[in-house]
Amino acid sequence: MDLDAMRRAVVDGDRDHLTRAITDALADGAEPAALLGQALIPGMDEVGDLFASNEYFLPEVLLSARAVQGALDVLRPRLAESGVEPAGTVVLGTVQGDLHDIGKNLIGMMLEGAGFRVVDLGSNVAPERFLAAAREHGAAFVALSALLTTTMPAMQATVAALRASDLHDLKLIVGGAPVTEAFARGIGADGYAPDASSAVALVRGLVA
Ligand code: B1M
Repeated sequence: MDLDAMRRAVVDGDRDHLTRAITDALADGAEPAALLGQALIPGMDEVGDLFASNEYFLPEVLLSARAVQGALDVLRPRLAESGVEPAGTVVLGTVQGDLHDIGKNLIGMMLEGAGFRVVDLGSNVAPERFLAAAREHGAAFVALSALLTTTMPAMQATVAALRASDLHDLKLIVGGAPVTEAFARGIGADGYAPDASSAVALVRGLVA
């Protein structure tokens, strides 16, 4: 089992190679948690760094995220069997009235790659659906995306609805092209991230 080759396959976005390597490693008795923690997460961390330093752009990030998604499809049942606790559950969605989901999907894949369980509610999600899902899944986080200036009020309304609920420990993070740190603070969110790799760093920081 070559963990470094798997990490490189993540960075290179080589989904076929990665899926094969993960499948073979599991057949050889590898620990799912080791594959996640020593190959997939470090690989995705490296992709995040390359994106932050403008060496990688969106297409490369998406390829890596898809490669990790393929590997996670193979690993997920084995992780569940081996009782590895996810780092926490994140309920994710694009707010009501907003159909943009590409950035949100990227956030979800990066968070999964970083070891979080992600419950993706899709786009055009009403505040009460976020609340019901957070309750049902015992979420530690709700992550809201908005791409339109006209749906920023829906983000505010969602944060207000979640804050008014009895889920007092829930952490709320927000992002999307028109969203700013100041807006996030103004509506009472716990955090704002400008992109997918910062979203992972933000959630990790709030767990610690
Ligand atoms: Co629309 N659209 N769109 N669109 N669209 C924008 C957003 C727009 C800026 C285009 C423009 O006019 N220049 C503009 C918004 C203007 C504004 O409000 N300021 C716009 C508009 C006006 C509209 C419609 C109203 C058009 C119309 O019908 N007249 C309409 C609205 C539909 C609706 O939602 N109700 C509409 C429709 C669509 C399509 C359906 C055609 C399509 C969406 C397809 C889909 O998502 N499945 C679409 C697209 C593709 C875009 C653009 C071109 C690209 C968006 C995208 O996917 N970017 C966009 C223009 C642009 O951004 N250049 C535009 C790539 C993606 C990876 O980036 O989503 O920004 P992004 O996500 C980033 C960060 O924002 C951040 O991390 C991601 C990765 O780095 N992030 C988070 C996102 N969510 C986060 C959450 C976090 C943290 C970070 O924490 C939880």
